[in-house]
Amino acid sequence: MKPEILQIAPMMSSVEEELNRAYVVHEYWKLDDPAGYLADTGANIRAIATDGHHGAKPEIMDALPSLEIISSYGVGYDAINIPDCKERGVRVSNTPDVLNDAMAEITVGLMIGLCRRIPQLDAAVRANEWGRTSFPLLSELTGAHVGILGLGRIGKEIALRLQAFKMKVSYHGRNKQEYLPYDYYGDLEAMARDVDWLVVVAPGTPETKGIVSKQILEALGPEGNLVNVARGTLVDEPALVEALSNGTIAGAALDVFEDEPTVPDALKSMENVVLSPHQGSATRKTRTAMGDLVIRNLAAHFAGNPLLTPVT
Ligand code: 8YV
Repeated sequence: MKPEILQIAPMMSSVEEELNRAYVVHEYWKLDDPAGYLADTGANIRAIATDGHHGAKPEIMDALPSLEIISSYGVGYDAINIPDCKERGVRVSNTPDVLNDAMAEITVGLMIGLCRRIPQLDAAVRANEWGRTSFPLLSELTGAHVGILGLGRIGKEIALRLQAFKMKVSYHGRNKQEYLPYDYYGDLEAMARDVDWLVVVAPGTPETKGIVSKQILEALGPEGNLVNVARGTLVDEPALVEALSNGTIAGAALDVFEDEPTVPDALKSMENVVLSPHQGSATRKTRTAMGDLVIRNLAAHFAGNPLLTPVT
């Protein structure tokens, strides 16, 4: 008999096909009465397949007494209550590493997009403004100083690429990492004061919530730019909107927001902002590799083998 699993949100069709081949899949996002449905079927469900955005809400966890594993399609697991999973004996897997390159790519893309105003130039050409208006001269990435908040696996890939732009790379994190050619700042505010670009790529945890505060934005200063490809929770969003509108910082490029898919209206009208709808890992190659890990972690679990990429 195929094990029963609860799929929380849609995934790539190739991943869904594979899940449906191996399991009886209950599609949570299609349910009209999720609580009623889970009251009837929840006891048979042994696994959750979810993603970094949807995680596993407490009411779902409570409705699944036989839950053994949560296999998540994403590296960030802030939407899953890990201590609670440990207490319940539920294993959790994520999809690290396979998205490092795609994440580094979008980060560099957002940075160039912001400093060279690529979205605005594109819009101007489409609006037939070329020839009728003059375009301002802009700053460039080359030679600038970047501070990376969270020099993990993705942060290191970003650092490598930014070195190709002859940028000076510094980083802040809980610990200094040995044998790296980058300056370490134990104090985020000191780093923000020194850099031209602050790139946020640390995980969303209770410790990092609001870490990019009004004070950090003030330290970044009127020539400084903020890039966030991690989680919206790391940045004090109202403080960011204010800092962008009153010139406390120069600009921001954002792939993530506090309350996705809601983006503050004020940001949408700002010329010194580039916005992206949480697309960091959204390439066919990367999403295929992520989906593969979701499937292989579930298969490993049901075969009684160690998980490939366990969180717990
Ligand atoms: C995905 C992500 O967009 O890996 C993560 O943590 O945020 C992204 O890769 C997400 O998991 C899909 O919702």
